[in-house]
Amino acid sequence: MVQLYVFGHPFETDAVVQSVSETAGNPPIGTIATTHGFSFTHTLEAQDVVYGLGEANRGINKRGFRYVNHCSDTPSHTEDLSSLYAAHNFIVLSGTNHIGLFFDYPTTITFDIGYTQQDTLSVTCDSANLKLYVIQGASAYDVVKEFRSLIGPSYIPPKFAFGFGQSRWGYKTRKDFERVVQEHRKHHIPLDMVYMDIDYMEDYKDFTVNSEEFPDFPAFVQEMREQGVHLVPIIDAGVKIEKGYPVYEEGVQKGYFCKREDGSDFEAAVWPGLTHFPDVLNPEVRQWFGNWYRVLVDAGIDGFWNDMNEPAIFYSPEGLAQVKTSMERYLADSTGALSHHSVLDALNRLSNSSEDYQRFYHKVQGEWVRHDRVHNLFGYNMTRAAGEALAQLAPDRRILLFSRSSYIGMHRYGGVWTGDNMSWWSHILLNIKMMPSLNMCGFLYCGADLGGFGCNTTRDLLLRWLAFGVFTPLMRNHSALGTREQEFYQFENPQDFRHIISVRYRLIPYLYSEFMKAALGNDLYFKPLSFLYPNDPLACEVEDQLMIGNEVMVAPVYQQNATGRYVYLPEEMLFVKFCPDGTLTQTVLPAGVHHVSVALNEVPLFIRQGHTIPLAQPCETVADLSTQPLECIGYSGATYTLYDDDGMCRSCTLEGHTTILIKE
Ligand code: MIG
Repeated sequence: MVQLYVFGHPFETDAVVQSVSETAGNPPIGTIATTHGFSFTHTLEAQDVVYGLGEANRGINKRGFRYVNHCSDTPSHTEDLSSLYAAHNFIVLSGTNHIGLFFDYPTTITFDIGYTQQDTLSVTCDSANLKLYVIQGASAYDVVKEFRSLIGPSYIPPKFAFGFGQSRWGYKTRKDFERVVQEHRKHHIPLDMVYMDIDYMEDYKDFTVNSEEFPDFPAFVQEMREQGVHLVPIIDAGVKIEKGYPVYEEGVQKGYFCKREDGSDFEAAVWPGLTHFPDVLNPEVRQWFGNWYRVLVDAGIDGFWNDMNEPAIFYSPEGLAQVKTSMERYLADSTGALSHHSVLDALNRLSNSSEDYQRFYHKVQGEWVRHDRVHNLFGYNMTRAAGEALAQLAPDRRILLFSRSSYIGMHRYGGVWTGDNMSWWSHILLNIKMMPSLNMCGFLYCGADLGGFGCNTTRDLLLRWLAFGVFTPLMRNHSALGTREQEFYQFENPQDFRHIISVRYRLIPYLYSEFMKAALGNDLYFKPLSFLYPNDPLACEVEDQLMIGNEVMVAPVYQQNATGRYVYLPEEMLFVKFCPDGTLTQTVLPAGVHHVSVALNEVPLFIRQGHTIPLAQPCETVADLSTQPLECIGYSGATYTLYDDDGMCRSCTLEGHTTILIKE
């Protein structure tokens, strides 16, 4: 059951697609105050679990921390960090009752989930203009499914996007890209995508390609396709200010950029130098900006990643002027009264500053709206611009699209990657914990930078991370400029990497099938154990194992130098290991705690009692994947319903695309 409570005059975010009529009075739980901003307060019972928040720090159970949903360009995801790139304001309180709360509010909102007071949930924001959806169900899982149908169907990528993608910030020349493809092919490491980070552009200008390196870009794209590889370029939010650059010229002329209070176009420095932000909150601008993707689509591109769309700002001219003033003051001070802190503080406030977010405006239905009041909707609408346009440009096929910043609603247009993580063991665990929460908020096509983006990776970290990445719909190795090179062929025994990636490809029929069932049925691909074993108190506490679909449990190893790990089985399961020689080991393990050994070059998974999953023959691209014949592994006599389609059609349904498989 869904109820809607409306406070003040909410900004329309288009997060929800179902029409729900407003309920008068107070929500069934919580105390609401609207005198100073908005607050929702509720006392948690000791046993209540709080799920949700999508892309957020900490655990699957969100209790015990304060989360500030404010889309932020933040490169260091330490345990104390409260804001990431996204704002997914949906939580589920699960105890005696199961209640979902979606705070549909376009800017900064704080979820204090037992931080200030251990038993108190309080959700607060500055303005009492919002919609609160309250969903009651028989279980947390039930509530999530109801929420998912409220917010509309999840984005579905093309099937090739379930292959492996190699990326690195720093690939620049034709040779750089060719080498990646050659090395993968040489070592027979499967590969479907190579990502193009900002250096493919001409001076970081969106929808341009460095013509010295790529004199005939369409031919290059085609050449890569002939080797089975889709190039996936990045698009940044800021449009470079440069005379003669058509995106800039047209945007200025049509008045499509975000404006300062005095009506001039707001300027923000990002990678291209000074830029303007397209006002993607305006549908006309969305259409215009989205149409620019055509330049690359026409060149044969069929995948994009949208970056810097929180939006990230290195500095504004106004902010820079303030820093210069404080430096001048400091330099001119002969008394020593001014501390160096005055300069340091000014410098530290320069990037992504709240002052800058108050300096520009969007035009929404003829009204000017100051950016800070709708901040969390920018990345969402940039990606929506792309998604809407691509649906028109390529009506007959799916285009790969994912974004760094997002808000609920964007899940209908694209997926997400979880941004600039680090080559830290703790970030494998964070990746594991974030996946089911993202799924709860509609984001099914998601994944983290495997191996870690920042810092120097190590071979063992990368291998362990990949063994989890085998199961994330978006499987990409990405790393930052200046870090240790982390393509597989940079390490000894690349065949270990080949093996792990091959296992991914063998599992694609199953992973794709489960992804599609989740997408078409408003269900989850990744689930916490508690969603399938709600009456098992031990299962409900597990944060480092996940369920996939109805058949599989994963329990990744995420500790350095470990030869395996302890795993909790809520019921009897078949423990399967994919060994590097291509064979499988299969051991039935009874319910309970077990220590399982897993070598660095093995991929473990567990199959639930009475279930079976399909397995394809190894191959090197998704296009070469054959489902004839599929092998089955699992419990004999069990059946599995496989979903399959051509991997491209936009209007797919479960009916007509599923077949029952039976193990021989
Ligand atoms: O300021 O394009 O999260 O994946 O490699 C950094 C360069 C900008 C941030 C993205 C990262 C990407 C990087 N970008």
